[in-house]
Amino acid sequence: MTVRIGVVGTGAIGRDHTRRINQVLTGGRVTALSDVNPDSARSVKADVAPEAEIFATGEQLIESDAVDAVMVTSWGATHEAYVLAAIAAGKPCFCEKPLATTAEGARRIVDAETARDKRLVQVGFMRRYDAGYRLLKQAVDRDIGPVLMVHAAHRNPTVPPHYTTPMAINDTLIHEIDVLRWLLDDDYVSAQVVFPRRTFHAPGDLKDPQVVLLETAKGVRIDVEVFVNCRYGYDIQCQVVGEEGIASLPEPMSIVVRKDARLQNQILTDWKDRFIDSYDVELQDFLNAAAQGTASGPTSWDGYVAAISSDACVAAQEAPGAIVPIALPARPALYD
Ligand code: NAI
Ligand code: ISE
Repeated sequence: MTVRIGVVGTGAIGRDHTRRINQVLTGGRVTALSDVNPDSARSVKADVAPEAEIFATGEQLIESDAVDAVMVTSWGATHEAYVLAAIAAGKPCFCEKPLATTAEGARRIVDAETARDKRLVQVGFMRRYDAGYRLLKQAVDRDIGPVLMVHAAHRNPTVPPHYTTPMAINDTLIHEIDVLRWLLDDDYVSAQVVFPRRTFHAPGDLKDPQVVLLETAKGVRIDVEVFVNCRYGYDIQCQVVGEEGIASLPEPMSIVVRKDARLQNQILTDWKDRFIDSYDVELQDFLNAAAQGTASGPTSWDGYVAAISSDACVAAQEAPGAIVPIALPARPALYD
């Protein structure tokens, strides 16, 4: 069966996911596109989805009989309405992070999905599909004993002018919020944010870098440096300290060059390249599950927990140094 995919939001990642569905993966075809900027949808159609029909609105696309499953890759604040429409239509839905921009919005999605008692939503937390993180999880589960601490860093070379201080949490740190829960099989109980000296390269009034301190239910202490104008590259670091040893996320594969009295490795600069294989694996998982009329991978519950944790981190930004508690409601059986 070829799953007919409708894509809502055809910007950077919508275009790239459309390319991978049509040119790299098996079992799916992008047959419908929609964007508030119709030129964007037309350009994606011309470049990577020649047979796709362009719909005036995301809602019309979701309701169309020519669409079996939906991919939501529009701006974060628009995700909730489209995901709810896909659930109402009974169609599997891949939603890029964040699932919703508020915890209340994510809860509405959890409630709609549990009311149908069927998984329909996969959230785009692609790091769970990354070969490096999967190896790291094996080491955490088997080799280093109980985890005591995690030291992580999320560095972007630059960010666009509209990027704000809370986005360091709900747009950037949200990847660590999800992947570290998965890595440690744990949940957060508190968050604290401290601001080091501000980089000269931060635009406007953006506070950059930031250090986020998280504590988990098992007592693990996590520090994450979020530094989104680091200049030198796109760099994701994660070191897990256990009772019996330390495990670190592998560096991306890179040619080692000896030249001009230097030993050099390339550092990537674009998130699209850093996780290119993970996006392929995550979307193949989506297509395979969608062919069965369901969803796999990171759940609406994961998206909801990420939103609750992210809200606590933003509250912690607003009261630097304060420790903000994180409390989670009971998890519905659908997500066991
Ligand atoms: P972008 O700005 O390049 O593209 C977003 C597109 O959505 C634009 O073409 C815009 O016109 C369209 N759009 C906005 N509102 C809409 C609406 N109501 N209906 C239909 N289309 C609408 O942004 P980008 O970088 O592609 O990000 C999109 C989403 O993907 C964001 O939620 C972002 O957080 C997520 N993302 C995830 C990444 C990951 O590593 N998993 C990486 C980059 C983005
Ligand atoms: C972007 O939206 C992403 O998801 C990238 O993975 C992240 O590194 C970047 O900070 C975000 O803005």
